[in-house]
Amino acid sequence: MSDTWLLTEDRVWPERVPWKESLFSIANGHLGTRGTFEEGYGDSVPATFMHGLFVTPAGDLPYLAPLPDWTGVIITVDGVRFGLDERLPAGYERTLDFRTGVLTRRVLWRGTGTGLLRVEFLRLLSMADPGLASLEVTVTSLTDDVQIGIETGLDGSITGPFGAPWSRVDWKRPKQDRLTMRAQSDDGASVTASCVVRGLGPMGVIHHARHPRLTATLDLAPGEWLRMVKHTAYRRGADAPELPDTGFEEVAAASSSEWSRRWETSHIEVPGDPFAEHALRFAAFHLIGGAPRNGEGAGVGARLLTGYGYRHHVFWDADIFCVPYLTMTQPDLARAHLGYRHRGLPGARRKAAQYGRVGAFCAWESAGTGDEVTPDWGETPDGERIRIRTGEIEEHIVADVAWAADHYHRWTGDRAFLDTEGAEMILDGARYWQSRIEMDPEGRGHLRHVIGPDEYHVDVDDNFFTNVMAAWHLAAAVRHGAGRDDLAGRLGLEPGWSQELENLARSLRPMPGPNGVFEQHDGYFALDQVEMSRFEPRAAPMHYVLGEKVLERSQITKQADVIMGLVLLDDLHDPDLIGANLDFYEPRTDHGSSLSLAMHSVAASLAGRPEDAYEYFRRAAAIDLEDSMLNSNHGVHAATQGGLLQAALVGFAGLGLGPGGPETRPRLPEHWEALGFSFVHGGTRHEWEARAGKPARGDKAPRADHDGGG
Ligand code: IFM
Repeated sequence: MSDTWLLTEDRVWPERVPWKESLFSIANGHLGTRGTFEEGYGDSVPATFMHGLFVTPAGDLPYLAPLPDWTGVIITVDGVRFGLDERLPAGYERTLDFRTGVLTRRVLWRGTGTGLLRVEFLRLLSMADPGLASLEVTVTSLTDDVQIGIETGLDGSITGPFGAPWSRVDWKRPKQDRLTMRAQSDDGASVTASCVVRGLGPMGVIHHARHPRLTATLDLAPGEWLRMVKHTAYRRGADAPELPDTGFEEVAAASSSEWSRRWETSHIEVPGDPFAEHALRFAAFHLIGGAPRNGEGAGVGARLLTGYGYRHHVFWDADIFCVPYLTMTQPDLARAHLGYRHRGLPGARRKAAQYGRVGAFCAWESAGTGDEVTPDWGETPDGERIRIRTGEIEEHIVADVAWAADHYHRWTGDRAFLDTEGAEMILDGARYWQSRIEMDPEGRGHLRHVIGPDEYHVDVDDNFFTNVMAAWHLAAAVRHGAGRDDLAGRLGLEPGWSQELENLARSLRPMPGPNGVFEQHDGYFALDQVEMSRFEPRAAPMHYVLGEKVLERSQITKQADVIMGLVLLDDLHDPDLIGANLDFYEPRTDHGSSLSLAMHSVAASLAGRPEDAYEYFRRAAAIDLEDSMLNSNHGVHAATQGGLLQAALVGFAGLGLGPGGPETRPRLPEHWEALGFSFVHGGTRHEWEARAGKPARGDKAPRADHDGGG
């Protein structure tokens, strides 16, 4: 691996194109664009998304709409269309630079009967100006006199897997070099895009109703080149956005300096392990760009802004996998997500009421509001229709959101957040648990009929993860509610509430079973033990191999469940306890979800098993970088990336909060010399280096001032 700041490729593999489009996506906290080829390609899936711009087709669920496309450029050479699907390039390289967010593609190409050309594309989404997308295309003739035709504009006819979002498209050409397009959906969502194209001289226009293009023809002699610069700006609603007067370089410079600022607090280096260093920088790049920089009705989507996967709905992936890393390095982005959760409270209250309960029952999947948008039905890989009950009973989401809020507050000390939003979120969720827990005559609390993280077992009683997280949540509500009786009263908690919540928390706490192993849910130990190694060589998840019915009766677990609880709750951080549970659950865990491996890595580190932790880390990194689950074409997995970064910081470095502030307990894999990283605590940036067996050393004083939102 040469440069760990770069994602590169030097070939076009036709079957890998849609997957690579996800990896080569760029984003700036507001917009995200998949890494599709400007000229188009076979079954490529072009899309630019804007955080919060959901469209809901009649009778369907909301999805994040693809904006009128800015990336398309049709190039002809002596009338022959430039493209890589019909004719393989004579040379090719693509590079995404994590430091600057610039995506570069250089192609050597000769069309049938044409001369040889070099075509170079540079694109970015500006970190300095969030609505702005810029593209530079340079075409150089290398051998012959050629005539180059160029067409580029705004494509409002764009469709995705959920249809064409824009039922009404109006455009105009306010100036010779500009187009403005307003697109509206049937449900009233709208966006306006403007673009300016420079460098081509006088241009004509192709009057396509939904895909107008500016067009020019230029002659090039051998050695001559043309350079087109296109800026596109987007704004939600009907007002046309401003366009810059500058060239590509100036936009790139301003954007790069914002990226540098972001990297100041997300610095990560692993001397001696370029693979790990690259995987971690890739992860941080996608999380920083893909997390919304302000609310805008958007949280961190399960596939960030890199694809259509899960319609950009927000799951616990955001709160438990992404927010912890963002809190420690980019606190303003964590805060933005929590603001989204807070604005979702009315929806969460509606959901609780629908089930005859009170407080906030957060949506398992949410989109623009906090209302539940989990589909009721799905399809197995065989095309069989199955009921999806996660929206009804995967209730640990309530505690996950509270856990993220508490984690954010502990790291940042952001008192204003707690006063205005955090305490309300935590207390209202606790009120939900209060109305949900069933007490038995022996005084034990139960959460019956739930789905835990292990979604292979639906409708179980007393799932370990759900119970320990609910117990933690109730105790946290008592802590954060102290001195806030007014708020508690407003939320409907009655006098004596804190004692009651404390008792409920105590009533839920599970005891470890034989050998310190916690039972995943009531009756789990009695289920069939299935030796998964019998099904090797296995490439598909176990629900595909054996079917849902068989899985339900077996101990096969989809993803970290008990292990997740042990990772998240500090008072369960006993290496022997975690080790015993890893030994028991690992042979029963399918890792059939992208959320599983990275958390096992953290757990293995906490258990003092760095080599196992590294192996989990390596496999988790392969989920997107090698498409090992064969579904990264739908987008990069946010939870995997957040999980990998936690595996490094929380797992290998052992970064946590002690009584005196941040501290580390490094457990590095043997081949790592050190792990260098920066983070923010209480608004101050730190840069530390962890070495095996020694607490991390670093600049206890900030190297650069950073407003960490504390
Ligand atoms: O949130 C996850 C869930 O835990 C497993 N299925 C996929 C969801 C979205 O990533």
